[in-house]
Amino acid sequence: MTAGPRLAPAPVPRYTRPVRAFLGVGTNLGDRWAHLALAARLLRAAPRVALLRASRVLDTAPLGPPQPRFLNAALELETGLSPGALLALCREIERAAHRRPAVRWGPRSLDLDLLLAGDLVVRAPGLAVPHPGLAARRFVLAPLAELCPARAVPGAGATVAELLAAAPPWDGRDAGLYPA
Ligand code: A4P
Ligand code: MG
Repeated sequence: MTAGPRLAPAPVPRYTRPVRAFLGVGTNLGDRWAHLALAARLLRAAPRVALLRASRVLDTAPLGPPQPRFLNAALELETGLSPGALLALCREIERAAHRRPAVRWGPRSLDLDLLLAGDLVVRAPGLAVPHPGLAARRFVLAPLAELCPARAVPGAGATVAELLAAAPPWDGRDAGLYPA
């Protein structure tokens, strides 16, 4: 019996037509301002990514176990990377900031979450877009609302500004401009 042609596994798409994507940035270990700057620098250097805008930086009380306060911000990109490839880039940038695997919701030198990617809704192992924590977290929604208040959040039936208005209260204050 002759073996039939072997089917290659379906390739994971790396590129899509360019979409507007938004990242959440969080840091509460080490030189937090340097980690924010590093994230922007490495995104600017990445192929198929244009960093368009950054929100202001917020100083926020930690959600989760007791730990130092966070700096949080949001970044707006135009990218031809698929959501999976963009998340892989985020992980690479986190490693560049010496992020070590840590406890869930624990302290981290740099956390980059993919919040929104165009109108895409993805629910796959290891990749959920829009980010599942989006609607409940003011430290994510407040910087995002600065960039795109009227944007509809796919699957939520609400805009970013509407989700922010409905989110639980929090302890957060303006900390200044996103570092260049
Ligand atoms: N993953 C799936 N979809 C995504 C996505 N859209 N963006 C997977 C990012 N990651 C996504 O992520 C855990 C896994 O989620 C990854 O393997 C990835 O494949 P992680 O960042 O390594 O783990 P984590 O951050 O410890 O868990 P989690 O649930 O993502 O926590 P969050 O949501 O990142 O929250 N308090 C304040 N004030 N500010 C903060 O920024 N952040 C956290 C962490 C806790 N408390 C905070 C803050
Ligand atoms: Mg995360």
